[in-house]
Amino acid sequence: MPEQAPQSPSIVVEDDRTGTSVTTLKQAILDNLYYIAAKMPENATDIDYFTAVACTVRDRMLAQWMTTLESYSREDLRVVCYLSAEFLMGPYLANNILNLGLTDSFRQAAKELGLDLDRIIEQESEPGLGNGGLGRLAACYLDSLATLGVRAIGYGIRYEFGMFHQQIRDGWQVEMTDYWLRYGNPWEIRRPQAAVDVGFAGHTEPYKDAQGNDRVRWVPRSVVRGIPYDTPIVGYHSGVVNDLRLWKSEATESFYFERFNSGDYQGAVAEKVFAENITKVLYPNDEEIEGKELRLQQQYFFTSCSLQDMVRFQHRFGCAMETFQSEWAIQLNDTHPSIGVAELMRLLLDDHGMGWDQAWSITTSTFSFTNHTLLPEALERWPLPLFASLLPRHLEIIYEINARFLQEVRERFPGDEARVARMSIIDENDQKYVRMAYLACVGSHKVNGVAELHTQLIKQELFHDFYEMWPEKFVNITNGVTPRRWLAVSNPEQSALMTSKIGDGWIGDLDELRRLEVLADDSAFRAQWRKVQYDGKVRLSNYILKDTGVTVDPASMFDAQVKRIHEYKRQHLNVLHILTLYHRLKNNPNLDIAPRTFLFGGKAAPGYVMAKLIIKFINAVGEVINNDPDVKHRLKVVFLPDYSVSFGQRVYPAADLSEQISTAGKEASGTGNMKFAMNGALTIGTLDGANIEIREAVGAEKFFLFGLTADQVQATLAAGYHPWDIYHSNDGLREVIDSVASGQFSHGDQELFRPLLDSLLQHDTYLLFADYQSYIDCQDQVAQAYLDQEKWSRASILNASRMGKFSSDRSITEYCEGIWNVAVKAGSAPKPLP
Ligand code: F58
Repeated sequence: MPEQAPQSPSIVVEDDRTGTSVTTLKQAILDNLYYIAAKMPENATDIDYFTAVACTVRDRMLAQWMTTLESYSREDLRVVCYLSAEFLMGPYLANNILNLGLTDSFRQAAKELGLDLDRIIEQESEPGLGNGGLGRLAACYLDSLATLGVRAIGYGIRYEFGMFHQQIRDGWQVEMTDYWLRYGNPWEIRRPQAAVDVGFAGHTEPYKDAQGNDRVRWVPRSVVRGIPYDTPIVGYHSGVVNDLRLWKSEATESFYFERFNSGDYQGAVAEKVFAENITKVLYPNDEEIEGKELRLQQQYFFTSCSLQDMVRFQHRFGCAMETFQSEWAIQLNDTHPSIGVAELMRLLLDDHGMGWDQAWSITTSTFSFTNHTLLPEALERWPLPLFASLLPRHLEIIYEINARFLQEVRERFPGDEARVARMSIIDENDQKYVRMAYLACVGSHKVNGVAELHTQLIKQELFHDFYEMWPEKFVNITNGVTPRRWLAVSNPEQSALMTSKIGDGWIGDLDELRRLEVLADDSAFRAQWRKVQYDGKVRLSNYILKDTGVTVDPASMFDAQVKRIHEYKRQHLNVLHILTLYHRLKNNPNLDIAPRTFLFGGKAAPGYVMAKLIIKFINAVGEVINNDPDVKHRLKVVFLPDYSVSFGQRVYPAADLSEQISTAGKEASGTGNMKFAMNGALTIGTLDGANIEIREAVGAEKFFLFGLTADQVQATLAAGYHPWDIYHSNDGLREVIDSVASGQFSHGDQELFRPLLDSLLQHDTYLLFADYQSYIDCQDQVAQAYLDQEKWSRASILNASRMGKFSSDRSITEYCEGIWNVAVKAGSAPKPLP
């Protein structure tokens, strides 16, 4: 419907569905409210307005989206496929508006309609389709791929229930289901016409084809349908809209009806339940996932759907399968999609009749693999019987891959059978397993770690034998995060201040922030910077009061640790520091101590008993300290429930101090460390993951360093580590531990925290005691440094301005150049550091 009849030739009439003037946006929002949400303004709820605004934004993305989709076929470009079992996208609305360059217009349109855009933005329930860093990294990378103009598809699973919601009851974590689709999802398009079928279980049969060649046919017992749901991913001012294609599992009609018609009602229903279960729920696992059949089903399901989709595109492009590797670059985000190596081989061998050598060459040129962890419990392996029953044909193919690979190992290292056993994709010690990390490594042309130290450790330890065999295969690509979401959207005040000084070029090229460095010496700018930070703290304080009932003082130092709860991340070391300060205050109530607010947030895997006890520990300590009159509100401890992307967007801008205190060698990279630093927090941390590179970037004197190095950690453990001795020799530590053991933080209950204390005193696998004194001394330096606010602000400005390296645009450029061999759009690649 045209907005208005043209009055004079100079007036441009915009299409209601695509125009971007304020007048047109207003009309479009009202139209969508009427035609999509079926509501009049008088009775529309906030959610209705969210739907109307989101559809208005989506309409403005469609033209670019379809052009991008079409360009797959027209332009001779290699398409990057990012395969990930998790995409932790966070809410889309604000980000999409920003990337389209329509923030001011939408704000104005909302205002003129009497609406509050921020309130509308807050209505969006975020798709929590990931556990933590790995899933969020995939989301940041999609943003950068579209921004850099790289044709890319994110392939994953459309979980019906995402990451559980966390409530805190009596200090304990309680999990609630996350039905994020409750109010619908305006961003996605269901595309049943692009459905594919995926087989499971059954048996294989040898046969001879028409030419008399020996071939194998897989006869699956069950077939499940994969329906794609597409979400547009708009780049920042790039004109490119890529696709996030998530697969939902459904029963195939034919299978269902065949059973039904033959009277096997129970079988038909069971089949339907089997199919629909696959994409029902995200595994909230940080711990042992071994043997979870449904998880293997999920992995194979989405990987097979995605590969079949690429094959279909390949045919539609009119390209032969022989050139598959020139059209597609597939990144395996950890081992979860690594079954793809065997699946692509199966498609090429069985469906397309290709010979082994050619199929293998295509497969290894197509795949590359990112490792995200060295923790042994997180390395996936599947028990052979389970694997054989679910994917019999894939197991045969893996056996063949392994046989040929081990032959290569024997030729390269004659007589070294121990090495052959170590490197085998099939683990033959005791019970047999398929080692998925090895399959991914053998089937990829590049393997990367996610920070310098992590990559070094991969080469030395996890993949040492593979590194000796193929040193050129291993590369580092340090993680990065998108400055669009983590600065421009989440911290508009700091963004506006930065933009007022250096323009907004930093949003698309984070290295531009370097130009702020000179302002660190400008006292007026420092005062503005402090004001922005303080306002962020006021906003978070109000939220904390509303959410938890705890009053916190925005003038106190905000000391934050938000991330998954895990023993290696050492939230409990942070608590030992809090208790140390508390004891100092109890021993000397008039002690002059810098007021601090300790903020925690993060979920524990539901089955991870120790992590859940750590949450209880934090809350128990908070309960005592927050209510002790001797403390006089100088210390506050707050556990913020239900950590999520939108939660992070509130916390990062408000922190003064970022806690990155993992045992050195355990955190592959970390990405929260980058988000905090960009937002002006200083870091206290160990030499672990990307902390090392952050410290190099900001300058050692602006990073509070403590603790053992990764080498020292290994040496300490190898020498026979006795935490008990440290407990006995350190008075401060002993006082803290004894007070917990006495029941001081558990209403006299001496048993509650015993498992935690026993684990520290007897094993202390993550070396809290070894790092305790160093951490306390370092925290004392932090407290001292905070007293000099001018100096602190200067360091804070320099931290933020030196974060260019940690933009995901830099990471993606490195993937494009070093792994995928695709071009980033001219002019949009980040420039080298000045
Ligand atoms: C994280 N891994 C790393 N895994 O721990 C972190 O250091 C790194 O910065 C980040 O990846 C991105 O590279 C991680 O988040 C998971 O969430 C797994 C999901 C599947 C189940 C096991 C945990």
